Amino acid sequence: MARKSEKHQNTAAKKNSKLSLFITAAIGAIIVVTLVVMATREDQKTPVEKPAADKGATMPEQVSYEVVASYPHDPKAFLQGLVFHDGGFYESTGQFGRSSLRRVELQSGKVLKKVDLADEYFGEGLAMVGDRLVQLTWQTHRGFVYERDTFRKIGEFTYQSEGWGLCYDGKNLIMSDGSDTLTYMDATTFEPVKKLRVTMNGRAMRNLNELEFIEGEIWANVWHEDLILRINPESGRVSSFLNLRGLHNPDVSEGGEDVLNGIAYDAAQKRIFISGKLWPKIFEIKLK
Ligand SMILES: [Ca+2]
Repeated sequence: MARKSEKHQNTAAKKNSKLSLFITAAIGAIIVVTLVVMATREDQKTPVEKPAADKGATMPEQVSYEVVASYPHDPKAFLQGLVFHDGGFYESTGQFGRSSLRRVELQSGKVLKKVDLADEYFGEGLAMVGDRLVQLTWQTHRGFVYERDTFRKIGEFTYQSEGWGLCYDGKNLIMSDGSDTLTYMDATTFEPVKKLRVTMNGRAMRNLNELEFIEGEIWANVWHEDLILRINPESGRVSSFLNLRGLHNPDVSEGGEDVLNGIAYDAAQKRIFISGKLWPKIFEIKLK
């Protein structure tokens, strides 16, 4: 009886395993098609010359992941920029009158230090450059530079575009502005150095938002999508992507703005952290 029951369970498990493989494959296929349609639509809206470098573009693959841990996050924090360093996060939050720069403890989510931005600024991307933190604002064309350990403001700079996401590749700052093009900026003078157009299978990918530089790749989440793109910094091509659907269920009371928008990397322990605007948790994920 026990054996029969085991066999039954094994058969059921195999069926479940086959079924889940089929579902995973089906979801993957749907996502690829959706992405192509999205990219095509965006491309039609903004006709752009197809760069010669894209002739060899191939369809990127979906990378699967598992959640290995989760940590509390202030559900009132409209997360716009996330950086990991030395056992905790630096976080930039947005919204007028609620924007801030924070130091957050990993395990507890406790806000250890916070400076508020003036009411006219809507905080955006954040990056760490040595012992400095650099924070963007949305439509005010102004960035702020802080001493990392004290949060003392030590500089300001301006830029032409909107400010969305920000990361640092060890040499330059990389900024997104909601378009399909990333701007490299000198990390000291904040002067633009070069532009990188992001394409997937030859098509422009717009609404790039929060950024993180991870092991030689630019990771970008796409505004209002459950997507993280892994971008080759030389070609701008999306090499693969993660589908984060289901990690957080949108809250209608937040008007659906509680979207995926946080990527941070602990280079020392090779840990990847993911979160979003007003999310109650930060997830640690591992690629499979
Ligand atoms: Ca980041």
